[in-house]
Amino acid sequence: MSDNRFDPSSADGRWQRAWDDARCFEADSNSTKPKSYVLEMFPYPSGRIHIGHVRNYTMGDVLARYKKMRGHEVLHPMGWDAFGMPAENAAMEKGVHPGGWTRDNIANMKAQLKRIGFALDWSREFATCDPEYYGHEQALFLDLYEAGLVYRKESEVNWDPVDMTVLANEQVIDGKGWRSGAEVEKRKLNQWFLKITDFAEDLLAGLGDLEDWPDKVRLMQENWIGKSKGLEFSFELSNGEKLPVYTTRPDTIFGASFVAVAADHPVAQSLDSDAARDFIALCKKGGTTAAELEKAEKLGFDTGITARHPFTGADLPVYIANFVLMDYGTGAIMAVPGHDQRDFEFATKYGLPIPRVVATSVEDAGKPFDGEAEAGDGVIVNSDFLDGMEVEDAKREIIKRIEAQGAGEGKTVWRLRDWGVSRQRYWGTPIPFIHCEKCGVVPAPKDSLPITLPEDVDFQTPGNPLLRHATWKHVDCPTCGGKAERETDTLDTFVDSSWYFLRFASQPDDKPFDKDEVAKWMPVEQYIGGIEHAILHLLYARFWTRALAHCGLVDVKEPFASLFTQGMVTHETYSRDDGGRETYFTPEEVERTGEAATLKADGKPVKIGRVIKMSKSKKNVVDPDTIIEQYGADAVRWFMLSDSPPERDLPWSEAGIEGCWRFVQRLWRLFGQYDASAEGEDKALARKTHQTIAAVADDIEALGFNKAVARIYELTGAIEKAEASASRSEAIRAVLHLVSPMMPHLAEEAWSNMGGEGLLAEAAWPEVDPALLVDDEVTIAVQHRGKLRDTLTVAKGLSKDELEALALASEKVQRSIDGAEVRKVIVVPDRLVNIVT
Ligand code: ANZ
Ligand code: ZN
Repeated sequence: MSDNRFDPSSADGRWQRAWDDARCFEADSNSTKPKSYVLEMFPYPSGRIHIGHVRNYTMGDVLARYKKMRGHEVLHPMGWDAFGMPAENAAMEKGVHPGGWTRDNIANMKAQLKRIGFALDWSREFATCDPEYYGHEQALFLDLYEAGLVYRKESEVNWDPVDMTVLANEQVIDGKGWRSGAEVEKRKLNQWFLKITDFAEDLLAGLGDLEDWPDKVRLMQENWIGKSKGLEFSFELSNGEKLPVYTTRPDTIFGASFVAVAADHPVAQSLDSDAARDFIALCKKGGTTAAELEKAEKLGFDTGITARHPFTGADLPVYIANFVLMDYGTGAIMAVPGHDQRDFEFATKYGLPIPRVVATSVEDAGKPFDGEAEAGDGVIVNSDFLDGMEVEDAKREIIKRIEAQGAGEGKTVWRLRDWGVSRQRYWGTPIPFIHCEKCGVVPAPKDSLPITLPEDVDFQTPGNPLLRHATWKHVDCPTCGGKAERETDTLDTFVDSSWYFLRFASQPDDKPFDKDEVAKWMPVEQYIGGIEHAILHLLYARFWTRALAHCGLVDVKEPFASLFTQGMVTHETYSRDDGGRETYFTPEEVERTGEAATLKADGKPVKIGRVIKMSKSKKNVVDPDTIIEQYGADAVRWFMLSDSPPERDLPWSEAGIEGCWRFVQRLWRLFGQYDASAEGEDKALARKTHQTIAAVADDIEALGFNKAVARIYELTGAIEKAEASASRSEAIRAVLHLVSPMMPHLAEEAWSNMGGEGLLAEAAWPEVDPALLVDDEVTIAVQHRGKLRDTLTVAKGLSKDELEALALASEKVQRSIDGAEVRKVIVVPDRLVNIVT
């Protein structure tokens, strides 16, 4: 290694080992220091660390290292969200065991993370596929069962006929399985559910206190929970039955021109005709999410039954409609096509009336619709006794009248459903229950946990290997001792990630976690992850924490005090149209010149696409290993923090990373100039140094990493220009400390060269001298005849007389006065001098 170059290939590994040997980042629960729990969402072990992980973990790492420097005991753990489909897919495609595949991936990714030098407490590492972990999860599941929060119910599921599995709603994309692309069917199955709806009100109310969460995430959760106030009332049907419907817009009741029920509704199911049965079968195809049904073509079937309008007495036709969901409200609606878009499309298709009952003003009562429903506010029109009322008043009026008629009542309805956690999959936590012919469904005894997955499984036949396994499911009933069978469903992997942060905080052998130990760390002070988890993971984790608190197992309700969702790393794409199919190329395969790009292999042009999230499928990726090998961990870390605000996307650029690499070397040279014996004071530089220390601290605490980086650049420039002095040496040392959370290897190496004591990773954040934070010079404005004539830079706190004398001594001021008699001088200390002639 030459003396004036920093060589990461030797330094990075050396310091990583030094930190490991000194166990610098192992968190001590018994420490008396204030505690900080910094957590990034743990990764799925897909095989390679993605550049998005690098950005995410670098942010958390800077915060964790910084907090440690500020004297906190920091818990910054890492583990693996290791169950899930890709391992089974690999097993099917490559004939490997999901467990072996997962373990190999974990080993690779851990080595990658180590090369980036993250300050992680590896002593707490675990994977959710460790039997210890999922055994404790089984115990917690039984606790929730005891508390009445777990139940089984036959329910309709999205069934992927190719993967032979139930899909969560979000795994159904445009009516097709997210992985197989197969048309999703609906099936009824006995499923395990967690009663998240018991906590709907509390989960919603709790959002109000999460001030350090992004507003958009809170709003997404609020919408997902979906509390709506409305009216449930019954229509009298022509067949003599009653049909309850739910509406959030009772004010529009005079605009109802038909009634619609879900395909699974008893009214639909009881129809005795082939046409009806065919239509119901048709509705079973396609996705089940509200969002999908909104997009899909509206289809209906006229049942021939009519419903009597409670105020007009009109007979409204009753349809089966594909956009009505069975499990929301009552599974039946009064349809108001003028003011609901789905109803509008339906009425247009089937030639049903579209009356207007809401308008911008009473005069607009006859205004036609402009091709779509008007869902907004206004005044009520064409509605008998409601005419002229505001929407909210009309809602109250209708609820009052319906209640008086005894036909229904005001009601609150939630969009949030109970959480179906059953998966017909091998690679997950076995659900700890046993089915006995005599005793029914019996919980597995706690002392039989963990119920481990069998190793010898076959993935060549589709379906659930646990169901097919020759012996695994056969057990004795814990109650009667007779022959019984294990539950072969495994838990949704979102369960695994709903409590992992508690296990990081405390890891006893004999139970999932220790309550008091958990209390020392929780809640997580700063949680960092992708916006894609804004709803499900975060809501499930909030629910589990509440459910465990309800069982008396933890004292906290909200697991994550502060949440940050980072932006993505992006890059342009390169591709060619290969006879209708786009073939993509990696940035490494392409030569980029000015506006154009060519393929290195054949020198011919390739198309430059938009700058989008790096993804394997578009090949617009850079591999963390490659760039770390090329530039070292610190340049990569610095790049991740530099150019964009952390919540925004970060476009990867070769020029950008090269700039970071040059800055690493520039700092290296600067650190080499540190001279402990230099003398003399440079007040301006000292002031800049201390102001920067304070500002960088504020920036890091606010996760404004790019701002911190900009300030460090600025201070570095100032030091480079300054003459040798004690202040300059102090400034160099300060920069070394400021960059150490961001470029820990470079900083550690320079620290040791300077003869710094111990490891810099253990050092304290530099102290700020408050006296140096305030500028002790001020700029005084000097006015004459209402105009600014001169500005004076003077020491702060000069007396009125001194300021007056200085102002009058100014040449510019004298020119302006031009010999006139000075009648009065008004002085505002530290601000202004006004001369009156
Ligand atoms: C009449 C009406 C008039 C409606 C109008 C809306 C607008 P949110 O607000 O999302 O909770 N609805 C009720 N149950 C349904 C079901 N099972 N499947 C599909 N749609 C259903 O939605 C409540 C509204 O969605 C209800 O209010 C109902 O349509 C419809 F100008 O009733 B409304
Ligand atoms: Zn039994």
